[in-house]
Amino acid sequence: MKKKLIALAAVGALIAGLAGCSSAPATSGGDAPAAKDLKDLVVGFAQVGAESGWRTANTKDIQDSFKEAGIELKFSDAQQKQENQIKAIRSYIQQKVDYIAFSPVVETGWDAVLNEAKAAGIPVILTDRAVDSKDESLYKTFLGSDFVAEGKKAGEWAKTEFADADSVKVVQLEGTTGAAPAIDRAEGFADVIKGDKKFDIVASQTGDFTRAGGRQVMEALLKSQPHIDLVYSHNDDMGLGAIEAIEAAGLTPGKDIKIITVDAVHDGMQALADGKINFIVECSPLLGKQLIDVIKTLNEGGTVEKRIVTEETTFTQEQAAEALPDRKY
Ligand code: GYE
Repeated sequence: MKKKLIALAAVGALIAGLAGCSSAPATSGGDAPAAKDLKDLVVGFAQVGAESGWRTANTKDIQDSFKEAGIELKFSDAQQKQENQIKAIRSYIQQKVDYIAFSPVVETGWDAVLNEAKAAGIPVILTDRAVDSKDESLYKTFLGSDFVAEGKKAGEWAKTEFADADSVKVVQLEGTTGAAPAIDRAEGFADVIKGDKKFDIVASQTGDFTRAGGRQVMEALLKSQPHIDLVYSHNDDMGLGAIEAIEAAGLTPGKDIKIITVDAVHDGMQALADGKINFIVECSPLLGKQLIDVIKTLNEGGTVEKRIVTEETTFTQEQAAEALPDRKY
């Protein structure tokens, strides 16, 4: 009997694990707070900014999901500055919101403000980007992509594409310095190519995840580098900026210089279908529904997995042309 119960519990945990959430009996002990009506919940969301097509799609998806769920959302845009995000979180604490969700601009420097939220009894949910903190009790869950895996997919494509080449000069356009996706996408890519001596990352600079940043960095690199085979850009927008710089220099993006980007937002997919980008690793900005699910589960006294990973794919030029008509963002 006992064995059966354990087995059943294991199956239950497995199913709950798959969904990322599980409803615990909120009544046990009688001290769990009763679930609030969804219309009475208030959630504060501190967004990074509006730096990219990905971010715009992410913001829209979050706002739409809250509207659909009938939960009040207080939204702020930090314009890519950590100090603004900290201010926004402090103001949500002061306003005594029920939950705080945020996408940290950079990984470090969050312990103080997250401890303030904890002391106020306000659960924090990380969406999209991780924090680098030893204290995992400072947040309920981290919901988003596996950026190291994304970097690895980019590296694997490069290895196959350049299988017959003797030497591959790579320039890397990094995302915001200190941001989880910039750190992890660089790490995953480096990990895959490091065993292959012909790959040489001749330059690696931040374009801050923006189109203007990507263009500027690429303009400078085209002048300082005698030869570039491959651009590895940490997002579509910087890759699109790089395309402008490459064309302005009289070269053909996608042919003279191959380009890999990450995200797969509409403009990136269009450039891929047009042959100007060669490969895109998908990173989904559609995190709103999962965020609502987490909030509903916590509201009912349930528990959530500490890490909820978004599923994503990759696109070749042919696959982009096929996927474009049905793409939502
Ligand atoms: O790839 C980039 C955006 O954090 C995953 O941020 C996100 C990244 C995304 O600016 O376009």
